[in-house]
Amino acid sequence: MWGFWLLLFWGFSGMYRWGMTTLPTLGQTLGGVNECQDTTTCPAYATCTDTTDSYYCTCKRGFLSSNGQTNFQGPGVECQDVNECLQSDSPCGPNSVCTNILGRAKCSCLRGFSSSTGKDWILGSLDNFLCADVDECLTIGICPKYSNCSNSVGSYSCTCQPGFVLNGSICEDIDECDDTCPLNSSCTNTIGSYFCTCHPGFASSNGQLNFKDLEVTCEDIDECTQDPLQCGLNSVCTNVPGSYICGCLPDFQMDPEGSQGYGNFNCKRILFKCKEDLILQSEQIQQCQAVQGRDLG
Ligand SMILES: [Ca+2]
Ligand SMILES: [Ca+2]
Ligand SMILES: [Ca+2]
Repeated sequence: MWGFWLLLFWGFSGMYRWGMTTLPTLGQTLGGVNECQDTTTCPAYATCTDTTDSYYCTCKRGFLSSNGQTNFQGPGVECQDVNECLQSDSPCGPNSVCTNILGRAKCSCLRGFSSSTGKDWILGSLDNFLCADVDECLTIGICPKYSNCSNSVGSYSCTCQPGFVLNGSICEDIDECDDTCPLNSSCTNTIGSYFCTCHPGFASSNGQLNFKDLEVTCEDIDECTQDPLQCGLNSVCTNVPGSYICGCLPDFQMDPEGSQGYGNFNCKRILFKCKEDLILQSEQIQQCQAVQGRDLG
């Protein structure tokens, strides 16, 4: 029994060895010589295809045979790199640069443009690659402070905001307070702007305390018309540019201890002094006494 199994095993392994060594030879005998087994049959950058009684070479993608034939044989024929970049006006599409490389071509976007991945790509590998304008204004800080960003095809620009001027690469505040505000006013510079304020005693023609309108003027306030009691009772008010002057009516004089109700100005009646050496019975004396009595009473 053991002898049988041994015989069977020997028989199978023998068939296997025979198959391993004999079948290719048998195949070549049936289909001719496989020239493609020799890697030098076809030139570099070519694929070799064995046929029943022969073979042929085909240049790989990105290469063309030197004899112009797609399938060729024989020595002396080479597979030459195709410069895809020369094949049409812009094989990579607009706004791009094409670079020929062995068997392929690389597409790179021009400055200011980007592919969907932001990287270069191999021509023909993906068709949906195109160089599109980069909106640089979406990048925070691309323009200096106090400026506006404007996107354009292939570029962008920064413009200083009103009230600012470009100095080197920054937008600086313009100090407008140089002969900008009207007469009888003061100018206050602010970051990006300024405003005018009329001097005390003057009012702006548009009624605003602070203004920028170049048409606005600062006009004197007529304090005497504005308030008839500006100087108090028994007084005369005189308007002057930027202010007013208080005086007293005839027979009145300024009272330094006057009422606070009219600022620091008050007029009081000038007391008639009766001189003791005057004749008592005269009419003047009588008047004097009457005035004194009225003042005191
Ligand atoms: Ca742009
Ligand atoms: Ca300013
Ligand atoms: Ca005035």
